[in-house]
Amino acid sequence: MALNLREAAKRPERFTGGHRLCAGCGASVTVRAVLKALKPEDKAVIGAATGCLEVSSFLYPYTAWKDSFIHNAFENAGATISGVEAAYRVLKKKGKIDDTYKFIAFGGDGGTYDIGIQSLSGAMERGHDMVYVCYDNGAYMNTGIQRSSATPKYANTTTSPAGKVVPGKQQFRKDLTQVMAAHNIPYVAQTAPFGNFSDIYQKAEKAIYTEGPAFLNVFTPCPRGWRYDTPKLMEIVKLAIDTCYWPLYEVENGKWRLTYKPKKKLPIEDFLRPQGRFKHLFKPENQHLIEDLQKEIDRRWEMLLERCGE
Ligand SMILES: Cc1ncc(C[n+]2csc(CCOP(=O)(O)OP(=O)(O)O)c2C)c(N)n1
Repeated sequence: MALNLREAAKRPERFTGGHRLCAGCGASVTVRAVLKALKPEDKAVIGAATGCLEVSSFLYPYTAWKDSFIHNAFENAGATISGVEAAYRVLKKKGKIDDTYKFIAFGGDGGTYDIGIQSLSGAMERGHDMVYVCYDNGAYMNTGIQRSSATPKYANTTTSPAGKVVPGKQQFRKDLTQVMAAHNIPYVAQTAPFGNFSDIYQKAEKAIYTEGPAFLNVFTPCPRGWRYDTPKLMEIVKLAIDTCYWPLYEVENGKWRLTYKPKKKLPIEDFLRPQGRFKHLFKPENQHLIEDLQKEIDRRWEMLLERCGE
């Protein structure tokens, strides 16, 4: 039976409290949820690309990770974890390791969509038995909120500032989940830590226990970069899902499946309004920018529905 919230809650935490991530940060919730999918008897080797998660959870001599953890450079979490997995396979074959290990890489969107994409793509293509998890907070947050290719169009960041002439980032975001699906690996999914509670547990379980490479893209809000009040974390995730800004779906052995369809698709304004990074869009003269965003979100949603046979 697929892992649900009740069963997941009974499992021990593998990512502990006492880390230094911000209050209201989505990254710790994402990591805890993904690691709950590990069977308690299985061990794991985890690596994280440099970013908020890595620097806030692994400050020598402290660690928030109960599993083996590799402090990794920004650009090669995919390569590092794939190398460890290859070594494990050899040692296992030689009878030098009895325990079952699983291999998981975490990276922010900067470390995944942009700087680590070559090592991620290579690791997936070579067919390693590993999971790469992108916690997508839509900018390079650790170094002070610089735009990435995952940043939504018109967001105000320090390298795409909203001013009198240019209203924030000028490009729509890259759709990395679809890029990963084009690798034709056994499992690719897009999920979020809240909204549809069992979604992330079930997808993480499939990703970890499907043989071969798997990729999870997890929507992960950032209160500093997005400028929302910390208690609004859960509300913002739900709005991203219900406006279809962040659809929940999976691609399993080439079969596309929507895992949640909002009963009522909400307008994108609802997702933008609680976030200070979009404040400039609510000036009357910028109404057309919201319409531009809405049009692109509708276009991508329709395409996804078609792919999923809805
Ligand atoms: C090759 C390299 N370039 C730049 C940096 C500086 N750097 C460290 S963390 C970071 C931002 C990470 O952004 P992201 O991957 O989106 O994760 P986040 O901090 O948002 O969680 C940068 C640019 C680095 N460590 N290595």
